[in-house]
Amino acid sequence: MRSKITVIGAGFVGSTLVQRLAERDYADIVMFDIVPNMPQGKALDMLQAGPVLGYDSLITGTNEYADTVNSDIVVITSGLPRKPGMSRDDLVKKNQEIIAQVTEQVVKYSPNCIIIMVTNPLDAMAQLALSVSGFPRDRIIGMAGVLDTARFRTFIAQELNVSVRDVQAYVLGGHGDTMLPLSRMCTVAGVPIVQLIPAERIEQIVQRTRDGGAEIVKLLGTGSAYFAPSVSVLQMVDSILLDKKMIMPCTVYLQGEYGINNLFIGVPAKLGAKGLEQIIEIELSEHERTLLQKSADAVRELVKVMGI
Ligand code: TXD
Repeated sequence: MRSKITVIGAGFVGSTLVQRLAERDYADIVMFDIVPNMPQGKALDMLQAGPVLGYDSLITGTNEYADTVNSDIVVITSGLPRKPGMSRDDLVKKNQEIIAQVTEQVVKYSPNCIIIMVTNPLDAMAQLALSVSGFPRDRIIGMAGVLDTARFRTFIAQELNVSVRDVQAYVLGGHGDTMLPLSRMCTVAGVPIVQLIPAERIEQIVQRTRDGGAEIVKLLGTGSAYFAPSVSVLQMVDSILLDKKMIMPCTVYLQGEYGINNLFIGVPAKLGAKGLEQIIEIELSEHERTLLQKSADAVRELVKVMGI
């Protein structure tokens, strides 16, 4: 039997992700949206790309949750994207209503699925999904760190004129202005960037990474980034569906790790067939620990706004 993946929200991130998943050819895919006929139209279009690219993935567009039944993985991208000048945090109330209702339906039809949350404000929406679903923490994972790290790696590679493949990095913390690109641990072919780039230049790159989403929002004028976000989700799905046990920064529910309790925040995690299989605790400096705590405080404030 082929695996089944559902993507909730057939907007920019959702539909781009479905196209990438179809190209993987390892699962059948259901794409759900509340807009009548739109997911059906996009699904049919993608299905007709199959003969050209040679994939057999069945892609179904739907407005009915019943079609999502028994999904192995459900990716939630439904909600409103940021408008120029709007912070991720402004989105919280608007998207809380949508995510609570979506999670309820997802869980009703796929009680054993692994949920990957994408909707912003990401950390808060993952926390909401955990609370609504009653799932164990290993089956709710948020996507932010892979994207933020990809942005950091892009800027470092550009700075040093090297292949992005040679740049290893971690961005921890919440998916917001307080995220923590760990420059101390960023390396190029094994060499720490602190030996390659002056400190004040690294600080500028760190700041550009923090503003990476907003930079694109401003350029687009309407909507937010979706090419890099969708492939970031794809990497997480790959690791889970193929049980690759890759370690990547993910937004997961901490219960004491990094001195943080009962809160979703970005840290390195191992993803495999069971979902979140291990949280990797790297030793942080005093300063990094303080910044991570600050980021956790910002997420906690948002969770408080939701009243859960
Ligand atoms: O790093 C990250 N986690 C992110 C998060 C990176 C990029 C985008 N990020 C967030 O994902 C963004 O701030 C939004 O909250 C979501 C989706 O972004 P996208 O760019 O795909 O937004 P769109 O194109 O507006 O798509 C949203 C779709 C749209 O088709 C709506 O009709 C649908 O969501 N929608 C719903 N679907 C199902 N059910 C309900 N209730 C619903 N409400 C809206």
